Formats: sequence, C-alpha cells, structure tokens
Amino acid sequence: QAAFRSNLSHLLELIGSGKESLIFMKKRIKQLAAHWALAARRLEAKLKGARRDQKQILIHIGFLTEESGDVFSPRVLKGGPLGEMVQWADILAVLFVLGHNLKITVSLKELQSNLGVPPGRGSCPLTVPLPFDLIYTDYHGLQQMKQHMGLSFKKYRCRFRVIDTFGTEPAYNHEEYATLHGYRTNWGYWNFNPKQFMTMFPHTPDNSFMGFVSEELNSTEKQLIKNNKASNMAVVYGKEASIWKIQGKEKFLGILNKYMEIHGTVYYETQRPPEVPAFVKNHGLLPQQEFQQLLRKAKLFIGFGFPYEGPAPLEAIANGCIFLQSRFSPPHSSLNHEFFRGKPTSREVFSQHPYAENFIGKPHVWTVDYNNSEEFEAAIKAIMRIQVDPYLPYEYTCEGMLERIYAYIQHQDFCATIEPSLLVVPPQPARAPTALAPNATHLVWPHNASLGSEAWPPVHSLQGWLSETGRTCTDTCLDKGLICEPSFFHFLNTQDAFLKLNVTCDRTESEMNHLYPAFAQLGQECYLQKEPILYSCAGSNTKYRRLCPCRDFQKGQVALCRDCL
Ligand code: U2F
Repeated sequence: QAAFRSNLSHLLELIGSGKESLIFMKKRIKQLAAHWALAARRLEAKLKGARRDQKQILIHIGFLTEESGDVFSPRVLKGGPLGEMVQWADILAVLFVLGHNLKITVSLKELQSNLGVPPGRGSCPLTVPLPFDLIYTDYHGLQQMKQHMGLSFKKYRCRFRVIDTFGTEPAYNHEEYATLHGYRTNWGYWNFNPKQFMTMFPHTPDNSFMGFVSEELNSTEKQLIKNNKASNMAVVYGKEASIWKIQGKEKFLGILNKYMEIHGTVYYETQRPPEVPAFVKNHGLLPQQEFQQLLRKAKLFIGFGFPYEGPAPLEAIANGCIFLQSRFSPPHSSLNHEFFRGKPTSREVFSQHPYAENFIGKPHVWTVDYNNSEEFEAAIKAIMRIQVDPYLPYEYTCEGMLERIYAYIQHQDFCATIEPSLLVVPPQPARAPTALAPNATHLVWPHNASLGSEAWPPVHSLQGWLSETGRTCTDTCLDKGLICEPSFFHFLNTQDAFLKLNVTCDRTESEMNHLYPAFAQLGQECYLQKEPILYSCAGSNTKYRRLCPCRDFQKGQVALCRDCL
C-alpha cells in the first residue's frame, strides 16, 4: 500500500549529483518541499484513506543521458531551456510524495542495470520479467529502451508514460497511417495509446496532461506582493540573447519604454549582449528564486513570441504580473515554423502561450498584435490603469498536480484489454434514408447503463455531439463548455450512435482514418473507425461532420471529470 510522504530528503539522494541539470532539479525540489508536504496532507484528507497500491516506477530521463548528447545540462547556467527540468523535477516530487517506489536513471548504464540487461549485452532476453509497473521517460529514453529491451519492449509497451512537451497527435503516432498519409515526425511512430503521451499544458486532449507546478501564495503573501508592486516595472520574457533578435523590437520596446522601466534576465558572459537595448536594465540570468522575487516587484511580464509555452508566464501571473504577449497571424505550427517542424502535431499556435490566452485570459493575460503600434500602445495604457491579484490555476498548484497524477496512476490502465463484446453494438436494422434532422441534438450516456460501467473516466460523463462541417472534436466540445475525451470514442463508433443523433446513413463503411467516426453529408455516408489507436480529438476536414465524445471537467482541473476521483 502506498503512503503519502512529506519528507523529500530520500528523493534528493535518489537523484544523484554532478550535472548542472540535476543540481537545478534538486534545488527546485528543496525549495518547494514545504508546498509538497502541505499538498500531500490536503489530498490525503480529500481521498479519505482510499486504498492505493504502491507501484514500482522507473524514471528514465533520456534527454539528460550522455548517449543522447545531453545538450541541456551545459546550458542550465547559460540561459538555455529550463522548462523540461522544471517539469521533471515536479514529476519526481509527485511520484515520490504519492508514496511510490522510484528508481531514477540518467545514463544508459544505470538504465541497463535496472532493466536487468547484463553488461555488454545489447538487449535483455524475452524471459526477463520487467520489475516495474510503470516507466516514465521521454522520446530519447524510449529510443534507448527500444534498443536495449529486445522483445520485452513490445511486451511491456503499455507500461510506458512518455513526457512529451508539445504532444503527439494520433495521426502521427500510428506508424502505418502516418507513413501512408505523410504525417512526418522526427520522433518516431510508436503505436502507443495516445494517452500514454503526457504534455506540459493541456493543449491536446488526445494526450494526458502532466503539467508542472508554480508556487502557490497564501493570502498574506498575496497582499504583500500587491503592496510592493512597482507600477511602472516590466520584465522581458527571454533569458537567451537570441530571443531578443526579433524584428520590430525597437518599435514596440520604444513604446513600452515611454511608460515603463524595462528589466531583463538575459544571460551574458562578460559583456552586455548587443541584442539588449541600452535602456533595458539587465540582471543577467537569475537563480529561480531570485527570478520569482523580481516578478513579485514587476507589474508586467512581456513576451517576444519565443519561447513557446514555457513555465515562466504562469509564474509571472502567480506573482501578480500581467502577461503581455503577441498574437500570431497566421498561427505557427509544424507546417510553417522551423521550431515545430518534425514535431508530431499539426496543432496551430495562435499566440506565444495559448494556455495563458485561453485558460487564463484577461485581466491577467493580454494578447495583441505587436506589429500594430496603436493596439500595442492602447494595451500598455490600459494595463497601467488596472491592478490584478496574483492568480494560479488549481491544476498548476502542488495539490492539483498531485491529485491529477494520483488519478492517472489509479485509473489509467493501458494494459487492460477491453472485452470486444463491450465495444461492438449489434448492427441496426436498415432504415429508409432521411436527411439529417436540422435540430439534431446530442447524445447523453448511458442509453444502455451496463455498457462501459468499468470505464474511466466514468461513462456517465460522456456526451456525444456531432461537429459542424470542418470542425475538430477538440473545438466542438470546447464550444459546448466540455472537453473531448478520446477514451470514449469507442462508445460512439457504432451505427446506433449515428441513429441516436438523427443521422441516417445511406451507407456505412469502416476504415482507418483519424477523423472517424464521421458523417459525410455528400452521399449521406457514415464512416466508422477501424483502428482504435487512431481515435483523435484533433483533425478536421470540410467533407465531414465528426462524431465527438465530450465530457464535463472540474473547474481548474481540466484533466478530471466531475466524478473522476
Ligand atoms: C520553454 O523552456 P524555457 O526554459 O525557455 O521556459 P521558460 O518559460 O523561460 O522558463 C523556464 C524556467 O526558467 C526559470 C523560470 C522558469 O521556471 O523560473 N528562470 C530562471 O530560473 N531564471 C531566469 O532568469 C529566468 C527564468 C519550455 F518550457 C520548453 O519546453 C521548450 O522547449 C522551450 C522552447 O519553446 O520553452
């Protein structure tokens, strides 16, 4: 049985030392230790002693291994990406606090020894039982395990959880389908259940939202921050000088400089980076805690368009800043932008930080066109006039993350095979073709209560909706105030579901297509999905109205439905 832990010192020993990246992660865990302990107490009380099995968990951080080139560790103190380190530190803390038994590896040698691969052997024999219930890794780690686990890689694939910042859409995950239809990725086609990929923000309901945390403030701290704000102080988002190379910077920074004193935390070795204008007060790259202190004083945190979707804007908002960012028109994606090229997603990014824009929004987040000086200046003037409270969405608090990962470990089981009889609905008798009823409404489950009683999320949270032509299921559900839930697709992948939605099919075909189940108005054809791992909330085509499984969600905890705990 797993018991909550509130003392993290053993975790710090497990992490080892040496690399700057590990030092950064340990420092972060220490700084947040009291917050984790408090969160553990709160969640324990909420769960009222529910029984939890203690899992054996391997955490293999592939991008930090020498064998993958470890490009991140040497850049920790030089303004390089820290977002990944922030997230892994928090994942380690969560799994440890939840009371599981952890093995942590950041080298191939340690990985092999934990997998029971004898030294010098390329891969472990099939007969070696895997001593772990769960393996958390990343794309680099996955590649290494594929090489060294031999056939057991396939056998135990359902135990993997892949930390994947920007997400993997089902069309890119299915090897045969991706190859046939040109869904190219640099990261491999793994044929996993797409929910095994875990993202940094809840941007792709096809994947699981892992997240990270930001420090939660109590009401005294919040008040103190409000009292001490310097109303004309702005901090620029960008610790690497290259971020400051953006075109048109002189114009919008010139406007901002009329109203505010501009600060930066740009890494430099000996001289001030030439990209940073003289009127900017540069502090150099700061240790994380000092950076938070700077945010506590500042009124505004301003993004230049890169990095995409990092932790810093959430920290800024949590410390009472307003986050100002640029709108992207046209949106950036793997189809038109170098940074996203080769990433296994076609998601369109409409601003530097879509989560901040869509899940938080005004007054904390302002998204404007930086090329439009009037719009930019108007935003600055409006921001100067308002006061905001520090704000942190629940899902980014220690308790929120702990609760979410607790629920995943308790309920997500990708090894269980679902009884085929539960999925197949007997063919319906043929009916005379009729047009789609103009007021076709949604389908509420269960229309057959015995079906899917074992499902998680519980199936009574399911609502089936028919999308408008050319809309994704992600957007269709959001329009209804719901979230797309891919694990419910199989309940809708039936002729019966079409009938219940007043769709009459002249013909029904079953094919491999990530947009199915769907209805093509032209020809009154219905299409069922033949390949369960291709079920996808993402994706649209003007030919189809898609059949979308939506569910409710908890406010501030989008990963969980109301009855999900
Ligand atoms: C993101 O990576 P970044 O490291 O560029 O993300 P940031 O939002 O800048 O924040 C990472 C952390 O850096 C800290 C700050 C954040 O938690 O507290 N920090 C600091 O310690 N000292 C400073 O002076 C300034 C910030 C994203 F997370 C990655 O997944 C992406 O790969 C990358 C590119 O899009 O962007």
